[in-house]
Amino acid sequence: MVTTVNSINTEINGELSRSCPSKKTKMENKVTVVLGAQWGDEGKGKVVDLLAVDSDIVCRCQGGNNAGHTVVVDGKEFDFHLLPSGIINQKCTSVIGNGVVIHLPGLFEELKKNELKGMKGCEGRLVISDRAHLVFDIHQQVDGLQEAEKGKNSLGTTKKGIGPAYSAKATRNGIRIGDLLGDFSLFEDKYRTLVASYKRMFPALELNIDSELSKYRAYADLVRPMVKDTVSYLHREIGSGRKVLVEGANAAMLDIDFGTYPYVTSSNCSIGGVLTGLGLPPNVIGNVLGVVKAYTTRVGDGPFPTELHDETGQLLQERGHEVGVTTRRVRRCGWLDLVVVRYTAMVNGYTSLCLTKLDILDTLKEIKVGVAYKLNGKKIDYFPSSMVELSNVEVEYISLPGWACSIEHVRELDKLPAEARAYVKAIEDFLQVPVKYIGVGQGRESIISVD
Ligand code: 2SA
Ligand code: GDP
Ligand code: MG
Repeated sequence: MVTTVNSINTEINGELSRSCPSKKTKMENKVTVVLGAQWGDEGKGKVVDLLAVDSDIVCRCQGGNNAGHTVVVDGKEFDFHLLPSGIINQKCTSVIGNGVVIHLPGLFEELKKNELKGMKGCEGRLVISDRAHLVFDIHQQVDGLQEAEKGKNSLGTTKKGIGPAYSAKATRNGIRIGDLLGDFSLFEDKYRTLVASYKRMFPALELNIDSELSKYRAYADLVRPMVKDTVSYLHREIGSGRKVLVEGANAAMLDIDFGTYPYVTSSNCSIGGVLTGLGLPPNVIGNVLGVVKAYTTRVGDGPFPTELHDETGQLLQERGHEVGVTTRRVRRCGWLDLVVVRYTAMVNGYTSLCLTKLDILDTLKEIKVGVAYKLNGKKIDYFPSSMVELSNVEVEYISLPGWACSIEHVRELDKLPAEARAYVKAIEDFLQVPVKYIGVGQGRESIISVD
C-alpha cells in the first residue's frame, strides 16, 4: 500500500476521534462541575452527593486532605477529605486527578474509617492519577514550622502539608505517585534529596528516613491496583457517554490566583483547576454549579469584610455548627457578601447556583446582604487584590426581612415563606444567575429543587 499524506491524515483523524471526547461526542456529553463560591464549607459535599445519583464518575481535581466535605445520610454523618464525596454512591467510580496532592497514610485512614461506617467496596471504585503528587509527613511538619515562623502573620493553614507539597511540585522537587510505583531506588533517591533540602532549611526537623521508606514500600503495593493514567481514562469514559461530575475542594476565595492572597490555599480552586487538575479541555465543561452559603464563613486568617463580631455572628456559628471538618476550628461568620460571589461568578462562570443553609437564617428578624464596597467613601467596581485595601473597605448593605419560622420541612419553592423567596430572588437578581437548589437542612433529603 502506498502511504500518502491523505491516508496518514485519515489514520490520525480516526485515532483522534477514538481518543478525544470533544470530537467523538460532538460535545454532547458535558462534564458537570461543583465549585465553592465563597471561602469554602458552603456545603459542596452534600450537593455532590445529590448529583452523584445521575453520575458515573465523580472526580477531585485539586487540593488535598485539607478539604473537609460532609454528607449526612439517614442521620449518619460521613466526612471526606481526599475521597470525592460521590464515593458514597455505590454505582460511581471515584477519581483523584493529577492536580490533587495525596497523603497516602491519610487516604488509607479515610478509606478504613468509612469502611467501618458501613461504606463497602470503596477501594475497588477508586482510581488515582499516576501524575498526582505525594504529601509526606515531612511536608506536614514543614507546614507547621512555616506557620510558626510567620508568627502573627500566620495564614491559619490546616497543617496538612498542602503548601509545602505544591511548592515542591512547582520547584520540581516533588514526588509523584508514578515515582512510587516505579523503580523504588529512584524513589528513595528523590525522597532523600527532598528530606535533605528541608533539613537544610529546618535543621530541627526530626524524621526516621528508613522507617518512612519502609512504610512507603508497603503503600506502593496497596495503592498500585488503583493507579492509572486518569487523563486518557477520563477522555475514554467521556467519549463513551459516561457522566462525569467534578467536585471542587476549598473555594474561589481560597484560590492561589484569585483568592485573598496570601490567605489562600496553594491550588486553583476555581474553574481553571478543573481543567489542569484532570487534563480536560474547556469545551467538555457543561454546567458549572456555584455553591453559595446563605451567609458567609471563613476558617483561618485573612480579611473578611462582612464578618460579624456580635451576637448575630455567634448565632450563625452556633446554629450553623460552623466548625472545621478537618481541624475542628471554629469558623468565623458574617453576612452574605454578594460582592465576593459576583467576583467568583465572573471567574468561574456559574450556570446555576445552589444556595445552602438557608434554614440557618430561620430565627432572624432582619437579614443583611453586602452589595458594594467603598474605599475612601467611593464605590469600587473591582475586587481588591491588596489585602490592605480589602481590610479597609466599607461594605454597603441592603436589609431584607427575615421569615422567623422553620423552613426545614419545605421541599417546594412556592411553599417557602414569601420573605425567604424574596431573599433567594434578591440573590438571583443581583448575580443574574438562577438558583437551582436551596438547602434547608443537613440531610440528603433537605433540599428544594427549583424547576
Ligand atoms: P491550607 O491548609 O494550606 O490549605 O490552608 C490555607 C488556607 O485555606 C483554608 N482552608 C480551608 N478553608 C475552609 N475549609 C477547609 N477545609 C476544612 C473544612 C477546614 C478545617 O472543611 O472545615 O477543618 O479547618 C479549608 N482547607 C484549607 C485554611 O483555613 C487557610 O486559611
Ligand atoms: P464543604 O466543604 O463545602 O463540603 O462543606 P462542609 O461539609 O465543610 O460544611 C458544610 C456543613 O453544612 C456540613 O456540616 C453540612 O452537613 C452542612 N450543610 C450543608 N447544607 C446544609 C443546609 O442546607 N442546611 C444545613 N443546616 N446544613 C447544611
Ligand atoms: Mg469543608
